[in-house]
Amino acid sequence: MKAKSRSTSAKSAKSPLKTGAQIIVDTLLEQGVDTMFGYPGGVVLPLFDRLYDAPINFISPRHEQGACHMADGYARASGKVGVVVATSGPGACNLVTGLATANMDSIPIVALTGQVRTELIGNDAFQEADTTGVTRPVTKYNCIVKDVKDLARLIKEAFYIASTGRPGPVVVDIPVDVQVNKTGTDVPVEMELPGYKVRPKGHPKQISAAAEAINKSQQPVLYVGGGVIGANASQELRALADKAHVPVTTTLLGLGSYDQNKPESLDMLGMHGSAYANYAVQECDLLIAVGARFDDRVTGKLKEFATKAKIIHIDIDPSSISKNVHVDIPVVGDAKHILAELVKEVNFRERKRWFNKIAEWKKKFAFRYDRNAATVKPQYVVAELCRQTKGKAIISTGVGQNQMWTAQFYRFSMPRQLISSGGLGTMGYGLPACIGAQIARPDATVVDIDGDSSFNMTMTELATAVQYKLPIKVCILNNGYMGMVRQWQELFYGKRYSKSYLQNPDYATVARALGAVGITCDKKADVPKAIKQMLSEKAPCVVDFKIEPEENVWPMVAAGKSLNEMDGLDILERLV
Ligand SMILES: Cc1ncc(C[n+]2csc(CCOP(=O)(O)OP(=O)(O)O)c2C)c(N)n1
Ligand SMILES: [Mg+2]
Repeated sequence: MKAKSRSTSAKSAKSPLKTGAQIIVDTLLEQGVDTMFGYPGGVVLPLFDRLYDAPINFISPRHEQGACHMADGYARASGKVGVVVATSGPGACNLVTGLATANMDSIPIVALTGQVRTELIGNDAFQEADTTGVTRPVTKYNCIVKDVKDLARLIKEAFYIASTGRPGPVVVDIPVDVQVNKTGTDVPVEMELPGYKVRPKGHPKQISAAAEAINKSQQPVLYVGGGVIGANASQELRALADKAHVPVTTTLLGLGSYDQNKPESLDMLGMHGSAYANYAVQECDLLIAVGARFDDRVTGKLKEFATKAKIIHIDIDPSSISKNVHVDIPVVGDAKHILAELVKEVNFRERKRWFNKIAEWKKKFAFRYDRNAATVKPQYVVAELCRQTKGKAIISTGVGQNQMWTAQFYRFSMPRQLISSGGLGTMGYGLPACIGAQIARPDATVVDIDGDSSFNMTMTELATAVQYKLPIKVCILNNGYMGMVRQWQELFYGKRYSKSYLQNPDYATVARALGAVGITCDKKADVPKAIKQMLSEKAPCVVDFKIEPEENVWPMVAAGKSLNEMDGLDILERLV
């Protein structure tokens, strides 16, 4: 370490002096950053001054939480690192929900926060918060920069840590004097991360053991999580599923890694997953988990989860192996590499009986809703949106029933197509994430399918979409309730709807007031027309769908029940 700082100072003798703020901008550019999100304040003014004419597309949200979700949506849609900047104290604290959201879903973000002058740290200075302390539990890594000489290296390391291994958010806290101080340190600089090792290649013996188990299996299931999308391994996953002939179920975050239109797709598993996925997992003799972490929303009662199966777990994060469920064949490494290696070693097997069984389940327990109802059914809105966008739109969601109906009734076929807060379940994520995704993919149709209460949390960001002329679309599935809370209260609390009702504004009027297009749709017959108009708008557009207020999401594995104990199957079977 000493030797390195000596070489840095040797260099500094030759290179021109630069302020910390200039070093930040130069390092961001060196990292390939062309877009960032953030909000100014006193202790980031030196940085904002350098950003004034920097060649970076800078998006100003209405709230730092919005900026962080935008950076997250941008990262999910593009595969790049999302970058967000905030001032000290309240600015940095407002990032926390966004950081925790990204952390739970393994999304790469670099957050630069301003901090009070180094000499004031610990003095309860104006707008001082212990940002590294506050964000430590919700980030992959964080640090505070005490010396301008370390700045370039620490930012470079932040990008590396955020985007390698199991990705995640990293905070770099930068006191204002460090932004002002000058040093001759020039980019590029060398990283110093002796304790941080990324092992992308899986052990060949483990890969062979996994291939052998797949070749022997009569009833295998691939259980795929968001890790496959993060690793850009969807193509390899599809190649494995095709070559070995294995049905595929995904988590919420895994949707799009496999084409849901294929007969081998079992769609989403878990609490509100398909009955056919849940049955297949419970009946399989081999479960091949890839980039997934056996979350409780997926496994149901752990003791009774996939008890007949041998389990293979492919994951970049060794700490998630055998964390919740005992794993027979762990393969630690990058899913893209491991799946590509596995493809070489597996053989095709017809597995006629297994696929016949699956086809039977799929027919019997297809996701259904009452098509003959007179009211606007949320499932109909999602299915119609899918039809009109030919299943090709990028979709973000709120949290709750709207999110589950989206997962059930939109048919995802491409990775990075669904942008949803899975692990943390953050209401208010949908709109800002939609904005971030639209910035990442300017030519794509990007739609936020939201809940009324979720939308309420961050709806001011509509003004951001208007300012930047983003053609985003928002479909509010407005049931007038915190629907998922109401559903639980209906089922488990004797219909005592305690505080799950909010008086909502007229969203079309709100949209217009903020400069967007606002449409209200309260008739089933008007749904196609409303969606058509929404898709044709160039300005941000909000459609307020007044849906059936007490519609429920089925099937449902109640908390603590095992995966095959689903409620609502009788309802699905009665519907056509
Ligand atoms: C920030 C936050 N607060 C509280 C919750 C708990 N919660 C989960 S779903 C839900 C209701 C969501 O209501 P809405 O957005 O209208 O969606 P709906 O279920 O009606 O589709 C609540 C309060 C949460 N997930 N996130
Ligand atoms: Mg609602």
